[in-house]
Formats: sequence, C-alpha cells, structure tokens
Amino acid sequence: TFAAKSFGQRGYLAAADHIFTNLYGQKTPTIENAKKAGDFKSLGAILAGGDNMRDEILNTMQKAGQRGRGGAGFDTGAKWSFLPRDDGKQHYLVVNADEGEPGTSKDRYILRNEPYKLIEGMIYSAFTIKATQAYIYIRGEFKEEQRAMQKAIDEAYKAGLLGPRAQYPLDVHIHSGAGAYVCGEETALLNSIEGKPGKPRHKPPYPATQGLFMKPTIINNVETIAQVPAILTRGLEWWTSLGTPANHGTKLYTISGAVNKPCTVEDAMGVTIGELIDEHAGGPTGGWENVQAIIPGGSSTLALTPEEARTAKMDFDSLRELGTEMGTGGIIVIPKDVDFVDVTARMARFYAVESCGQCQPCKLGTHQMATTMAKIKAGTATQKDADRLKRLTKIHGLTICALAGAACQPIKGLLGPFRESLDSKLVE
Ligand code: L3W
Repeated sequence: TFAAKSFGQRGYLAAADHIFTNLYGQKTPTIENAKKAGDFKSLGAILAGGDNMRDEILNTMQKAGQRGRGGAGFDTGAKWSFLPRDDGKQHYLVVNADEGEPGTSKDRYILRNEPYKLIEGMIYSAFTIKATQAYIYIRGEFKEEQRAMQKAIDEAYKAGLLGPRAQYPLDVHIHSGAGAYVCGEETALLNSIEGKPGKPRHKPPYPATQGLFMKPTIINNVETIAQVPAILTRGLEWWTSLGTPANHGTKLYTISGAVNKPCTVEDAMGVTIGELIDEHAGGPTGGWENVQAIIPGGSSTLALTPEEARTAKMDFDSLRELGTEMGTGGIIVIPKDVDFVDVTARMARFYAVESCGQCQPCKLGTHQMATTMAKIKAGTATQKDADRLKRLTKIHGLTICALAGAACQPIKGLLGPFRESLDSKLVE
C-alpha cells in the first residue's frame, strides 16, 4: 500500500535528518514543490565549480563511505574512483530501478514521490564521472512509477536542468524492463538496455571499466543516487553523524508480512530490526511470541530467529556477522502459523522461474530445489530428499551472478534454524 504514514513522529531519526521528506507524496510531486522543499538549490553553484568541483565531489563521496543501497553495500566513492579519467571515451551513468527483490518496496516510493532527488543526484553523479548520457532502468511492472519518473524528467528538461543546453549537458532516458528479476543484476541490466537477452556477464571486467556498450559506466541503485544531493549539500559531518561507524547515513526499510502496519520508512543505519518492527510497523501481528522467523533483507537473505533478529542492527557488517545480509533492507516477518516449508517452496519456485539458465548449476540446481521443495510440501519426501537439498546448496559460488547463491538462502534457513518444519514433513 502507499498510504501516507505519519512522518517523522516515531522511530529514531529526527525529522530534520530525513532525506526523503516527500516519500509518501505528502505534497504533490511537481518540480515547483520539489524546489520549494530545497531540491536543486545548490545545483548551479556546485556545477559552476568545474574540474576542481569534480575532484571535490569524488573526494567527498570517498570520505562519506556511502554503501550501495541495492544490497551488496559496495562503497560508492570507491566505485566512482574506478572509472578511467580523461580517456576520451563516452561514459554512462545507469540507475538500477529494477526493484524486484521479494519483500522490497523502497525505490518505487522514490520514483513515485521523490523523482527530483533522483534527477538531482544523477546530475551530480554524471557531472563527476563526465557522463553525458544516463539511463534509468525501471522494472517493467512499475507502470505508474515510469509515468511519474518521465513526468519529472520532462519537467527538468523544460526547466533547463537537463538536455544539451543545461549547465551540465545530460540526457536522461528511461528504459523499461520486461519482468525478469535477473535484469536487476547490473550486467544483465546493461545487456538488456543494449537489446540483448538479459543475462549476466562475467565480472571482471566490472562496468566501471567496460559497462554499457562496453564503455566506462557507473551503475548504482536508485536510493544510492537519490541520497547524493543530501550528502553533498548537508555535508560529511551531518552524514557521518548518522548510523554506525562503518555504515553511515539513513536507509529506506520495507517491513512486510505479519506486522500490524506494513510500511516503507526511512530511519538511521544501525537501527535494530526490533525497533523498526515495533516503532514503525506497529509490532508483529499477535505480538513477538507469534513470530517464527524474520528475513532481514529481501528473500535472498537468510532468515533469523526472532530472538536473533530483534536486537540485530540493520547495517551491512552486523548482519554479516550473524551469517546473513542486510540486502535491500526488506524485512519480512513470518508468523508461527505459516508453514516455513511452504514459504521456502514458494521462494524456490521463484528462483527457478527467474534463473536465466546460462549457468548449468543454477539452471538445474534451482529447478531441482523447486521440485524437491514441492515434494516436501506435498508430504511425499524422505530423508534422501532433505540430503539432496543440502547438496544443492553447493551451487552457491559456482555461477556468474548472485542468483544461485540467493536461491540457496531460504533452503539454508530450512536446513538450519527452521529444520523442525522440514523434519515434520518427511516420511520414512
Ligand atoms: C569495480 C571492482 N567495481 C565490485 C562493484 C560491482 C557492483 C557492486 C557490488 O549484487 C547483491 C546481493 C543481494 N571494481 C569491483 C566493483 N564492484 N568489485 O560493486 O558488486 P557485487 O559483485 O558485490 O554484488 P552484486 O552482484 O552487484 C549482489 C542483492 O544483490 N540481490 C538482490 C538485489 C535486489 C535489489 C532490488 O530489487 N532493488 O537491489 C540479490 O542477490 O543483496 O548482496 O556494482 O560492479 N573490483
């Protein structure tokens, strides 16, 4: 749902520290309203700084230690610094808006209600890396978001902020996806823009050196780029005052499943899962005693027990220490009356359907995971099938992209802390 939530009244982030002040469309998203709220205010002065300012922005982004909001948490400033400088080649900026991770609904709020922050962030980013062409690859199902984003782009052209005659000449194109989850993987996405099948490429070479049309390309998640204006204009002291020492700033979290008020909210990095659920999502349905498991960062991240999750900090390092990932920040609360086998079977089917099929371990492995899970769900599986599941998790790391490894996460949960559900379904 996109119901407006009372803004800045709960949670741990002071109202003044929010970046996305129009996340719920409190004000109709128009360029006038965005300007009134402060967007584009510093743009002219910053762009006037020329090459020195490019260095300064890169320097600031390197010091900011902003970690990519698409799931991997890779340092944005470091990524930008890998781009060759003054090589005379066309450079591209690509925004990954192929939000498809189950349990994740954050970038779509930016596309709908804060598209101007994304555009402003794109102008700063493109200026810094000397890209004159930029693409926003939007998930195919996001028709309304595509319309909202195109409207904002059109307004920015009209206002002289984009286009060949703008202070920094930049063209922004929207490219629509067509329903493939794997196109959210950055190199599959680049292939898809090029008109090729959306299949991931081997890395290295990374997009920073050989990306779109084999030219140096910076590709970042929507939220990552939309945060850039705040980092540059509010400054490093402000940015680093939020979050934890290695995980600065704010983050958009999606909280869904068995909670009283499913929502997408902005809060500080490092806030605990328990705080997010209790303060923003009205607590678990039926209370904490009714929680069976909590997925911290979208379906591709290993589920935690409620005891582990409640005090776990939402930051890339804390969750890695617990053996899982923060991923996209998509928290899914699974209640006790939901069969964990059923949840896992659904997810296994999802990954099998979405595998692009170019790597045999993924093509066959995800398919076998799905058929084995269906058998377990049907109550006709034996210990041998459970052993097969365990063997299948070895596909992790054997493939070009992260999809196979992602498919293993729900299975690992079922074979690990939630084993009881599995055992109760096996027959002799
Ligand atoms: C230059 C190097 N660049 C790494 C760049 C690389 C990429 C970024 C991260 O995503 C996550 C997973 C799930 N020179 C570089 C370099 N880079 N080394 O850094 O790269 P990597 O390979 O760590 O991760 P990845 O494959 O890009 C994996 C998440 O994706 N996921 C699903 C996400 C879904 C959404 C959504 O729906 N919105 O985001 C599924 O696996 O969390 O951690 O840019 O080029 N030496």
